[in-house]
Amino acid sequence: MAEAEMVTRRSPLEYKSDLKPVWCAGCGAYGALASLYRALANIEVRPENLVIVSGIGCTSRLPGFVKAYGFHTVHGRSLPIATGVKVANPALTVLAVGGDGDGLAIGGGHFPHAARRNVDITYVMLDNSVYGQTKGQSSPTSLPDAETKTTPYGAVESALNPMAMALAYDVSFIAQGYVGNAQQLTDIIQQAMRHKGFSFVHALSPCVTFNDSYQYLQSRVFDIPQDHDVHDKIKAFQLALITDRLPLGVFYVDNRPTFEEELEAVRQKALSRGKASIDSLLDHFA
Ligand SMILES: Cc1ncc(C[n+]2csc(CCOP(=O)(O)OP(=O)(O)O)c2C)c(N)n1
Ligand code: SF4
Repeated sequence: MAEAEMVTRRSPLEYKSDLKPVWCAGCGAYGALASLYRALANIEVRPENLVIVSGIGCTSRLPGFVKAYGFHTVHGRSLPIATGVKVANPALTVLAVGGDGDGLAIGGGHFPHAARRNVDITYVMLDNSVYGQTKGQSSPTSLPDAETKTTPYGAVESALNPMAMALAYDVSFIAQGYVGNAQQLTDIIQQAMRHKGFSFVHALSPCVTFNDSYQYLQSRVFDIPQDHDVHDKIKAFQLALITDRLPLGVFYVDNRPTFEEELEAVRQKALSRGKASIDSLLDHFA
């Protein structure tokens, strides 16, 4: 039977694993997980074809709560491992998830390289602007003056701007969602997963225990105007540089070949040149 005929309509409940989330009551990660379940059901991805890779942190626990293959890796290393999974088996649907500390502090060096490779994976960053799991230290997106465990008199560093960084790194799909707007976040994750190439979803997600930002976010989010041209990078930068409010929706889309496609082209080129013997390869290093 053809693949398409075997697909049945799926329910978000099908993606719930037997493991119950251990997040604090009210944590934004619950909203992100609910949106992810719905997005997975809507695009009808088969659990056996899905791999979710995370680093370390509260939000990085997410793969355990989804019925799929999961890889809870090392702090900051979700992107290289997700890249390896996708390149090893391009037929898989691969997601990477984690926090702002995981992705922008210890793992910050991997973000530009995943972007320039344009691997066909979706990266959902749950940004709560704090280190939740280690009990409330400041993070790369903590706002100036933020009072945290490590900045009891207020942070003095400026905050990173993940949307502007993603644009500068030339990520090929860039969107911002908010866990308080479940429908929109579901739609954004779906679009990101359908995009062929590296997709970045910046999900604003409060940590109720160490940085309860619900009111702050709720009073600042707004939908990107419908006439926004997602292929216009300058306009996308203008959205990213708005500091007093938080635009929600798809900022930027660029359709270009993926890493897997480029690798296959290189493989074909190598094959067309005929067999290389081990000896001739070793001669290069003689
Ligand atoms: C190599 C390494 N360094 C530091 C830690 C300690 N650590 C665990 S989670 C974390 C940061 C968590 O913050 P974030 O990634 O934003 O995730 P959240 O818990 O807020 O979801 C840190 C520093 C670690 N586990 N491994
Ligand atoms: S500490 Fe914060 S991020 Fe971690 S589970 Fe609790 S509310 Fe969520």
